Amino acid sequence: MENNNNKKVMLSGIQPSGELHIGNYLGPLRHWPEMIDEFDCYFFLADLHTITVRQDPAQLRKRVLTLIAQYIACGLDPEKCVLFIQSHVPAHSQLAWVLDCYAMFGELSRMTQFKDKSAKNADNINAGLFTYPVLMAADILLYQPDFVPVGEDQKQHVEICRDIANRFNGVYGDVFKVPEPYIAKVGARIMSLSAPESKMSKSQPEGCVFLMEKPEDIMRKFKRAVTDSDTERCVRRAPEKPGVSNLIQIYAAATGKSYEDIESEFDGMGYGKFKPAVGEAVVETLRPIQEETERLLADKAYLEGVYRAGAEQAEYIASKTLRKVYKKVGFLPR
Ligand code: ATP
Ligand code: LTN
Repeated sequence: MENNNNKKVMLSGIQPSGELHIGNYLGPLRHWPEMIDEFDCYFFLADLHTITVRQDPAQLRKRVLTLIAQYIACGLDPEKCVLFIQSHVPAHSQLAWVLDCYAMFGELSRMTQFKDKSAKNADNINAGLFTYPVLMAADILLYQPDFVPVGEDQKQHVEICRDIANRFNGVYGDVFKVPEPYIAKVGARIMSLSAPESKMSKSQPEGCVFLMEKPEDIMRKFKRAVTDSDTERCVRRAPEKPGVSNLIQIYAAATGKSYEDIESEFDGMGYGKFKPAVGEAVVETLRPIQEETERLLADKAYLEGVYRAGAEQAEYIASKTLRKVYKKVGFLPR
């Protein structure tokens, strides 16, 4: 799929570092299928990023395949967008090296995710963890996208990508399109059900609802969700009620209802009715995705066909950008 029409280009990726959760889904992923008719879309699995934290090789292979199936089950039709695996397109690593030489130590040191992840992996603060945003900039700039749809936590990485692109363009002319982050309003930051002050994350499984989780486990997690000690137990968004505000956000994202409608729907009902209603809405949202993922996982040949074709299409575009960059910096062509 070459961008020879006037469609804008969109690109995003997810790390196969664990199971997908409803933060990943209700945040960015749910919106991707809405974009595939309007944009030329590239979606990939960022497996190169994942090894910044030690992985079990067999598990990693399995998760990548599951995620490809989940991408498709969530509505990413491989006939309409390019789905690929990052390590299948060598240009990502190749451009990352060039961009490493245009990224500054100081700006990389300020990245929140680097600080968080180094605190969590104190025994393995490797150079990959540090240069991760540069690889992400390469992922993006290779495809010259207009927009990069991500969750709130990745905004800083899209911004550093813009800085690197502008710095490079400042030296060599307009080589890269400078992309915009695209962050959905509802669902941008789904919080943990057990600790609603921190974002829902696979590293805190109790507060995290996974896409493939059984309905009874989902219901249990929602019924136990931490709310607040507010005596009126009123379903209303407020800064001092992070747990309830988060449940309202999840319900809004799962049902498409507005915050105001939800607050009046549950007016005077208390949390006892609200929590299971949110659980049921999530179970119903996930049911078709779970069924389709299982069906696709049983057809490995189809999945292989999808990611092979995706890699070919991605490689075609990526290698064009890489050639241009190599030429600009002065590498003698082979
Ligand atoms: P985790 O913190 O769970 O390890 P991550 O940020 O490493 O998550 P990825 O799977 O790489 O997760 O994220 C994929 C996408 O999901 C990114 O665009 C990210 O911004 C988004 N995302 C992750 N967690 C949330 C959340 N709790 N709410 C909304 N969006 C999220
Ligand atoms: N860093 C992202 C995953 C990611 C990505 C990208 C997202 C890697 N490369 C390029 C958008 C564009 C994450 O951890 N969620």
